[in-house]
Amino acid sequence: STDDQEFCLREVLDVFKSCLTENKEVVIDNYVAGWRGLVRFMNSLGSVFSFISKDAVSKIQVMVNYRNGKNGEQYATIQSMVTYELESELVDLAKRGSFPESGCRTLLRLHRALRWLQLFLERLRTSAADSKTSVMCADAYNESLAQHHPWIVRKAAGVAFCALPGRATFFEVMNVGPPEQVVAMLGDALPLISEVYQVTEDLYAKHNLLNLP
Ligand code: 1PZ
Repeated sequence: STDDQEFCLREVLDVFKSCLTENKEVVIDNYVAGWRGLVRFMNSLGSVFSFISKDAVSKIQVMVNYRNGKNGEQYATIQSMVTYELESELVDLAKRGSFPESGCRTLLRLHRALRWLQLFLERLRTSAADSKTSVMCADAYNESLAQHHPWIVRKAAGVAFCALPGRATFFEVMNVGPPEQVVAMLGDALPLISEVYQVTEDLYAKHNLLNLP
């Protein structure tokens, strides 16, 4: 869908579904497209979130630049990227050095954020009508991304969470239909997001890349 069309979270989550090939490789173009949609959704929630979306956008851009660069073919899937960057020694493995924006470390940040999304949407899906989105968001964050963020970022994120709209408004902004339909849509989409997450997690674990600086 293009920018002038009405926003619908179902379409965004469908893009993640299209990330996995038959042999369980993660297609970077689709992964990035999914992230673009999420950013658009986040921006529609208000400007408090722009420091978060700016960082996501810059990481998306790093990946797009690799795809458009002379070695773009090597960046077709996360698997091919990992193989290529490791074999060509293009990754800072232990501390930041010559490759501060390797594809591997950049994608790892988005990958960790995907875990937050998975936890948050799962909470949203199973929440009661009077549940607080800010609390669900903070719980999901503390369980995932927060462990990788310094104090100052955690503090700023905490402030932003308080500006989240309530559950009812949040569901409306998703533009999927009545709450029951949102819940059903999330139930369909979450296993697929989880699979993309798990495939990436296993790949990074296998190559010992989960703590890239
Ligand atoms: C809908 C509400 C949105 C809540 C989003 C929850 C995530 C909060 C993250 C706040 C941190 C943003 C500031 C940037 C931090 C960066 O330092 C880190 C590490 O990158 P490095 O410094 O190592 O290059 N960046 C990240 O961890 C990536 C964060 C991406 C967040 C994307 C959220 C997507 C939300 C989708 C909305 C449905």
